[in-house]
Amino acid sequence: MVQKKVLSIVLAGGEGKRLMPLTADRAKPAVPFGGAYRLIDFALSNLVNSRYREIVVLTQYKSHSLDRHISETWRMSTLLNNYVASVPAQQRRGKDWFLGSANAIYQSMNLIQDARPDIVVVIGADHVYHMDFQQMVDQHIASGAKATVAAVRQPLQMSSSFGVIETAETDRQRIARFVEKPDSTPGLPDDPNAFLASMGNYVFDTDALVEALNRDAEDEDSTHDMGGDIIPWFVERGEAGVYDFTANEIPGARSCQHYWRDVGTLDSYYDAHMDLVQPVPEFNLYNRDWPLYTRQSVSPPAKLVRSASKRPGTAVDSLLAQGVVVSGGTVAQSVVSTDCRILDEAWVEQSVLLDSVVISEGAQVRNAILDKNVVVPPGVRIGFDRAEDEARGFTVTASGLTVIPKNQAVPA
Ligand code: ADQ
Repeated sequence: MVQKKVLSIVLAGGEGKRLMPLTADRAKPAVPFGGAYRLIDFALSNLVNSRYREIVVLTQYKSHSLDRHISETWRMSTLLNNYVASVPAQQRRGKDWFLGSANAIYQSMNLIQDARPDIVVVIGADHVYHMDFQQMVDQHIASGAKATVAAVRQPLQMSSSFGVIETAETDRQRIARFVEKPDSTPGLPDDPNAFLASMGNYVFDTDALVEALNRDAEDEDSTHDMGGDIIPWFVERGEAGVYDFTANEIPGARSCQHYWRDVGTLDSYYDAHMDLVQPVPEFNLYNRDWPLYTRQSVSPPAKLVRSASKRPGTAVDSLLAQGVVVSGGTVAQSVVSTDCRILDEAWVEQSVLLDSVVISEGAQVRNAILDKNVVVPPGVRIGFDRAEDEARGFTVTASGLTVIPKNQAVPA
């Protein structure tokens, strides 16, 4: 097969409202994940591991920490056309900032014209999964579709969060109907409790994508959204294919290779972390054939030590990042990010601590997400009393998860 030239576009401008307060001053793809990563590292690692090395990241909303992360972590050689370029919202065509995700690509069409690819891969930046995009591109080329959408099964009650795909009865690789985020949808013939959800990852023939974007830009009724407008346009023309994510095979993967998590809400973000701390994790961070790249920390290895009062620092079923010190405290079923401190007789259970959090002597934290630099004073309890946590100004989700924003002072 003749090698096609592929340009990858990562949509990284989403606001991530449902992840507030974690997205109060960072874009959703820059939200830390798994103790040492940022969400965008999953999308970019998948592309690089798929051997796609011409990558454009479209940013917009509060993109400072995202831009810094991309330039510090993902700068590749511009020789040999290896690059990850972060492109801020441009006002090249009209004076609007990016409207929807399709408008973001339309505004940056010059990048497609410059790179002259045969194929454009467009993916989101806020999911946790492993995927070899070459396999999807191969199917796209072999099928003759102009647009291919990656799909994964989701429970019926989630239909309002996803694009819903119905395949043609005569050809299961062709999309007969696509509806963006309907309130309800019928189940699949072989699985009445599930529907086929778009993963927000697409492969296009370049010419077809350019034509679709140009038409969309002129359509005053359009919301300029990939899922809401562009994909339905290809479906109406009978030119859209579907790629089944469960057919994807990751080199070196033993189990759980079809794990895919949308971490768009605080609860799903938290649940995905709890998946990581299982003794046999549902999502494998340890596959050396499919490494996850991120910024290298300069902090020393994690350390568990006795405190001055001789209590041992302990951790079980947990991830501890570099620079963490557990001194006489206890950590269980938690993800503890870079440079956190868990001090004497402190206790952390089923929680996610982002960078540089301090749990002071005798403090107790459970069922919580603590953003960067939060200091819990001695003896304070977090995650025990909903009314008390709300009165302190913390977010408490309907499911009872307490979230403390970045830098917030916790009253003693
Ligand atoms: P959503 O994720 O709700 O649904 P959207 O908010 O457009 O759709 O976000 C898609 C991606 O584009 C995200 O990575 C986001 O960060 C980014 N993005 C959004 N607006 C952008 C802009 N103006 N500039 C740059 N990037 C932008 C989509 C699909 C659904 C599908 C789900 C899967 O529309 O059909 O089911 O993803 O999660």
